[in-house]
Amino acid sequence: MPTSKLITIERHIADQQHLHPEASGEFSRLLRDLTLAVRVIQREVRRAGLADILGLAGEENVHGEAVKKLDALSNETIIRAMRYGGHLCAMASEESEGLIQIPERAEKGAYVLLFDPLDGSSNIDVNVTIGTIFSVLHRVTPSDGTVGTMEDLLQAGYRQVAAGYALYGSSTMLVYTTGDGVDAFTYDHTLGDFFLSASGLRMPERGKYYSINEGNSINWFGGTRRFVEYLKQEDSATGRPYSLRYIGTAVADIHRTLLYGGLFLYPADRKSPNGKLRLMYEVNPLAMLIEQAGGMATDGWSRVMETQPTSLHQRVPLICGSRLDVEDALRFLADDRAERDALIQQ
Ligand code: AHM
Ligand code: MG
Repeated sequence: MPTSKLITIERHIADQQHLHPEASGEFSRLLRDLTLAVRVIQREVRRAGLADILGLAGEENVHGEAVKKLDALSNETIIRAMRYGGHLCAMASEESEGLIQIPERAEKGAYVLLFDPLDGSSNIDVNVTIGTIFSVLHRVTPSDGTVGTMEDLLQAGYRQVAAGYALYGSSTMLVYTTGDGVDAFTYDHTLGDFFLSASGLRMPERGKYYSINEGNSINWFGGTRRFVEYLKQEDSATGRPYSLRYIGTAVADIHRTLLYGGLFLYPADRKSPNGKLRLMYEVNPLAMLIEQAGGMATDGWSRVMETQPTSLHQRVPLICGSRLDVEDALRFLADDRAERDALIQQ
């Protein structure tokens, strides 16, 4: 719901901390540092075309300086903003191979951070909305000042203590949850601050949009195919046919789904039996936001945040959105399960 109060993100984080008198402030510091990283990334994204920083890593710009790709730059920005904060014991990023260690001389904290520094890679060079996605978990190994391990990172999504994203669209937004509803902030460039723009965001029970890469339809299983056909049939009770919207940046497609309702699908298919999206960096945080806004997030069969991760970069199908729409999808997609399992076992 839109808010009438003028509240900066800084103030909001402080207010939330006061609601938990037992809190040490470590988690608030983590959120503040992450906000700073997002501000730096949004600045780089906004001036990308001007500063010649787009292009392939390893190239030179017109000034003869080495060009850093925007996704690599975003990755470094988050690591630099977070690693000396004293709140994290380990990190992992879609852009980095394994666990990202907290430097030896830095204080080690009680949390781990997983992130996709710049989601929507195919849209970076064409000025279409991209974003940053993050997931925060409490470490499971003892919080005794030691470095975190893979065990701290590889936790199921329902254990997340916070999740969110920044969206670099017609305005920059920061949307996050700490497990008590979803709050959205909009960036004011002139003041250099995020202002609370919606608090306790709830998504509609049913929407009128579906979002899927129809170019993959040749590889869809029967249930997916029948479901998408169903969405295009006329039915006044459910408001079908639905309209198709597909940006190809998960965080942007999910943002629209959060606000307008409807469905986002990156299902399992013959070519990609585990879908495309990454469980730890994309699916878990986006699923937490969807659920916190009253929607549902599944892999087509069960709650996706129950998936026990086995590796950092693993992929998982995602079917999420408005509750009634996802329930419809699950009825059709049940048929795909056996076909998918047979394919994986081959
Ligand atoms: P990325 O992490 O390389 O950006 O890939 C993930 C993106 C998602 O943002 C988006 O939903 C999906 O890939 C689009 O994939 P496709 O082009 O296959 O439809
Ligand atoms: Mg991504």
